[in-house]
Amino acid sequence: MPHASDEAILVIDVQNDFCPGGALAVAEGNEVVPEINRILRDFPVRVFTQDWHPLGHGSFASSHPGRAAFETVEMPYGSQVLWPDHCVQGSDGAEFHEDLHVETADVILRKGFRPEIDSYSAFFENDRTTPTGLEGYLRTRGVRRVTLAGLATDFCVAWSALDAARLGFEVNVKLSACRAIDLDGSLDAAIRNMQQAGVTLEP
Ligand code: VGL
Ligand code: ZN
Repeated sequence: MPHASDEAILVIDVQNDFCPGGALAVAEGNEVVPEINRILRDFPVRVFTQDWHPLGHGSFASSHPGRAAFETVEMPYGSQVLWPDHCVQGSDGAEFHEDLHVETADVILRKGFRPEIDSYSAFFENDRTTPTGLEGYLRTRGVRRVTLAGLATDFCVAWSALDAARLGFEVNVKLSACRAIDLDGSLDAAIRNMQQAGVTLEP
């Protein structure tokens, strides 16, 4: 069923590196693709995000001698999980999953391109203040409500959902079209935080 003209879908980071076989594979990450494709065209505004890191990015464990992936370090902007090298600009891993209907995108927003700061959220970098510009894009297109889908539920999807709620959008997360990394209880925490923020969690 088509949604109202003030509704957008935000498709978060459905890229090869987050799918099985990728550098930061999310279990069953590929399974979000048919779910997303099925609902995409119901939304009048369609935004896709693409995690897009330069080589040697500050979120990569390889940039921190003596540290390993999935450890946490303190950065000037707060704590940061260290990840395996992933979604390197121009690499196959940074490409969208080949079955995802990217041709339906109105806009593709790249994030995480600054070497020294990560950007989980589609709205703000991890300092929670540097904007990506997405808020302005959505507002000038008259968007009031956003539905989020993609990878990973507990990182980029949750951070985007929480920022959208903080900015005053009505927020819905389509859980069947998301999969999680689930690092040390991060999925439970993300679900709790989203519920507290008034985000609707749709099965
Ligand atoms: C993501 C970790 C690092 C995500 C991106 O898309 O959830 N997670 N970069
Ligand atoms: Zn990343």
